[in-house]
Amino acid sequence: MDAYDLITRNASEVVTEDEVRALADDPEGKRAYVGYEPSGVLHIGHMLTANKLIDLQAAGFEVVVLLADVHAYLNGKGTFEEIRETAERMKAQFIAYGLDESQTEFVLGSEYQLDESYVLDLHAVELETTLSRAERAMAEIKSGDGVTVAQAVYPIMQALDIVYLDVDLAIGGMEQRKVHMLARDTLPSIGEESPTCMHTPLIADLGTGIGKMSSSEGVTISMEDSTEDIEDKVNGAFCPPTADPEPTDEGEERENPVLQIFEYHVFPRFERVVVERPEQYGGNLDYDDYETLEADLESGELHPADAKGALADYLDELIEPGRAKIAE
Ligand code: NAL
Repeated sequence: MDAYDLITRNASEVVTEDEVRALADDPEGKRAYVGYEPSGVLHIGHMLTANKLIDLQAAGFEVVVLLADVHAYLNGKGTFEEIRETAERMKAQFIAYGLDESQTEFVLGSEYQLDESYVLDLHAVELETTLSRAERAMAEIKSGDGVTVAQAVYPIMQALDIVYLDVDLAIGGMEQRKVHMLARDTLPSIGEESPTCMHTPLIADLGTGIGKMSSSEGVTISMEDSTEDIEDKVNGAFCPPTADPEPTDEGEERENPVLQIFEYHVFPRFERVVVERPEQYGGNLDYDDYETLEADLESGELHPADAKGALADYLDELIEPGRAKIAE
């Protein structure tokens, strides 16, 4: 796979392709980053952006992980003390998951976001940003009902962080795209460049395939799950024999979360995927790419129950090192 294909594989959106091509031409020493509100336990959404960071490290990028303690505070996630403690636990789980410690810089937001120069630059960006734009940028990120002033400051700080961390490429899930668009439009007004961004897909709710999987409602998968939890959750997942399920009778779009997890979590981390089956049911199936597995599910060659069994085993393998960290 060439550098551009590796850097962009499985991305839902690349802003812009030309800018990422320029980075891919000479990735050595380039810096990419993701920010996370600290939480004590990694869930499958964190793992998805982490997979992208692992791709970027393989392509030669330096990776910065911002443990965004001030942002979590602004989003009502607890006291600073609580948030910092969860940040430490989160860092250990990222390393257990596979981020190369020697190529990853972990930064706490509060290390620089309270400096005078940062605060003055923040106010300069605030002058250039309407409240309604900040509110729209936050709509898919904020917790709880209503919008606080703190939540309007949040995306403006996120934009400014791209400048302060001196990164070439900002990564986030699709729910971060409006913050990144705000950054692209607004940073030039304070004399900074528009940042290059790339967004990873959101996985549908495991049980229904409707809407996005969320850590706050529905079924999610996290590093706290036992092997049995994972088996139960995956066995209960929505998995019709197609990658493109019909909408519900109410017109809600649906995805196949089992296939999405194979595509975005399993194939990027394993060279081959083996679906074990007894000889009487045709014996093992062996895949080296996602597309063949999808085609077999659609044709009926691969039964959803067998696909789920394999998915639970591979997810368990991905989660095991982080689970061991949590147990320490
Ligand atoms: C991501 C978050 C917070 C601050 C950031 C600063 C720079 C780049 C990315 C950042 C967390 C993210 C979330 N908004 O929803 O978890």
